[in-house]
Amino acid sequence: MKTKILIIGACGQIGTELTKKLREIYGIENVVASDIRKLNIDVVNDGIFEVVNALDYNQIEHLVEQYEITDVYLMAALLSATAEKNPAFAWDLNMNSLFHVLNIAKAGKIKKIFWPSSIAVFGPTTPSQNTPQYTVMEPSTVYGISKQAGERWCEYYSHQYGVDVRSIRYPGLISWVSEPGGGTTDYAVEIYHKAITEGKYTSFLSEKSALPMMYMDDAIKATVQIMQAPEEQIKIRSSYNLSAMSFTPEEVATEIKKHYPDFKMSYEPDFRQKIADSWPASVDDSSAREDWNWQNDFNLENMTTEMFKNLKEHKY
Ligand code: AKB
Repeated sequence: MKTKILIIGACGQIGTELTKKLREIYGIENVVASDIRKLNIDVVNDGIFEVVNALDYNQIEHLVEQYEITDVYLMAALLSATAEKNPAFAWDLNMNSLFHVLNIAKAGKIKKIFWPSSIAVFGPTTPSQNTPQYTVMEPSTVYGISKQAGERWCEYYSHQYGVDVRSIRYPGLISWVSEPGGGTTDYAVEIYHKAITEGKYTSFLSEKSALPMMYMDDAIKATVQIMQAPEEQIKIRSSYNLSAMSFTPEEVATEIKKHYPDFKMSYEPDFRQKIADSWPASVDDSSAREDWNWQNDFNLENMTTEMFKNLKEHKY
């Protein structure tokens, strides 16, 4: 059966690049991008695009039937910092959009789901270094609670109803193409832009705040890889830990100084510090490496070189 894809939340940080990659792999005519609004960006202009509200079951079901969709990538969500400001809406969006897609799969209308989880599923009582796949999970943010509950539902629908849902716990993602929206790890993207445009940056996390991070190319590679893996290789139906690097604001500033020796860094931690403090510093992703051969290509050094090369070539 031909793969026909629907991406919900295609205009977001991950969706933008994921849509482009999936169109390259599966063909423009087989990938339907959708989001809550139509923006004047490549995702919208370069292929099929539909306006859809991820909270509207009927709209999603209609698109699935109209385009004979087999695989849904549900990328719409409120991230950690924004969710703290609007807990009720974050819970509604993050949970009910997932239920809609799970129920469409349960009804046999689609074959496969990708749903992103996050390191936010862990909390202050989780071991913070090399966090295991299976460990204490007491998330203290609205976003983390919604992702953890979502993971439980994914596993439940997989075990009870045979739904083929696959998921990754993304770390903070860094890209030169798309900007993040409302996350705690956003500083690690902003810093590269500000290094070029202003030669300085004020971090909203403190200098020693280590978090797991990943270059977007690796995140897209992992997403494609987990979705293409044979069904029996996906042994974890909640969500897989995924890791590439871990760094502090101070460490990324040091790396940036290798390219911009006059770069100045200062620190003014805000409410996001508390969120960062509740998350792991690094995660153990050996299950992803064993089950579906995950391997990262980027570390802090080569990611920094790529970020500056691309930002200077395409943006500034
Ligand atoms: C956020 O900071 O909220 C996200 C995430 C780690 O899931 N980037």
